[in-house]
Amino acid sequence: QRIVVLAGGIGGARFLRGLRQAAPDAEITVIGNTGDDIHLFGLKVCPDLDTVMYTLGGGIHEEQGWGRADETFTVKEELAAYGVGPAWFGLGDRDFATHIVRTQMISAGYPLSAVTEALCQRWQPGVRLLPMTDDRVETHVLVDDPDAAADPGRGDAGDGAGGRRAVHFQEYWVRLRAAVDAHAVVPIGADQAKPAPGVLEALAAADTVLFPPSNPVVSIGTILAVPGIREAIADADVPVVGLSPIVGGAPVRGMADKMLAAIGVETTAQAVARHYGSGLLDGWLVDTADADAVPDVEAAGIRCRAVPLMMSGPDATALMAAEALTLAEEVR
Ligand code: GDP
Ligand code: FO1
Ligand code: CA
Repeated sequence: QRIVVLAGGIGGARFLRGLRQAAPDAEITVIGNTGDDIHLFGLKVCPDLDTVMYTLGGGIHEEQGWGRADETFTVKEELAAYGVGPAWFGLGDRDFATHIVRTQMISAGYPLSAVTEALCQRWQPGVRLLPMTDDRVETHVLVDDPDAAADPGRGDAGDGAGGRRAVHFQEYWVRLRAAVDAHAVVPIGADQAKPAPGVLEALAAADTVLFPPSNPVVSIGTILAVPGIREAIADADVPVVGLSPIVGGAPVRGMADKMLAAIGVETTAQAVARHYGSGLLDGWLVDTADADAVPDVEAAGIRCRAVPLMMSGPDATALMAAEALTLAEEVR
């Protein structure tokens, strides 16, 4: 069968490894988030595409979840010696090579989708990995300007509201560690972006669409913000099943609660399902810890089951993927 998965980074990538194990004969197409992409040192970095590619290709730093295994940081140290930053983003030597190849191909005129395919020639992820778009999209986060108080002349209307500043998603996530409240999350450029070649075709040919436990705002939300993708999923007459990234009222890892708060969605498994809505989702898996949420999700018109949703290892993750496919058959 043909399965299409909308994926962010770590959560999406780990789930995909389980899905490949649970459905070895399936043809899996991954639509990857590129809103996390950032240009640094003249290079284009695509964290979520790379996390999927390295995880499925066997090159990931397992414990960290992103970046390469056996990584060294000589280039980063040399850049720092020149006083060239940002110092807060850790690009390793092995990872740098990926960004150099990608940037070189883009400069030569290849679209990101073709570049991603070329990079995957090496990693053989066992899935077809497509960026959501070839166009530039960058997620920015609106935060209180920490400098506004120190410099009242700047960015503050004098009404006590305080200044606000948009920062790149990576600056919010990595430098600020999401420690300040996000007032808004804006996928800049998404409204003008076109789905990458193959994206709408894959959705039209899909037998099943899955939302892995990825960030509902900055990963899946950003992919859905590319005009045409949400519509293609909603209109496809096939089961759409999601797995909750929220367990016991908190993200399993990372700071998705801050992103959900920014869009006014509670950090619960049922609130995330209702946020996607029955127009998009046919089925939703919550963790056994959230069994209480099942009636609420079903009341929203989405079939719901409580199963173990912790990706503690390959077998547990494969079982989650199998449960998602079983639920897809139930709603088909
Ligand atoms: P990112 O781009 O690296 O942030 O990764 P994703 O967007 O793909 O996924 C991040 C989300 O996955 C977070 O909100 C986590 O709560 C969720 N997550 C991570 N590990 C697990 C897990 O083992 N089980 C579940 N249910 N969710 C998880
Ligand atoms: N995450 C961090 O917390 N700190 C880093 O220094 C960092 C560097 C980095 C480099 C390449 C890459 O592909 C990912 C990297 N990440 C880093 C992960 C990344 O910022 C986030 O996990 C995702 O973008 C969040 O979705
Ligand atoms: Ca991400």
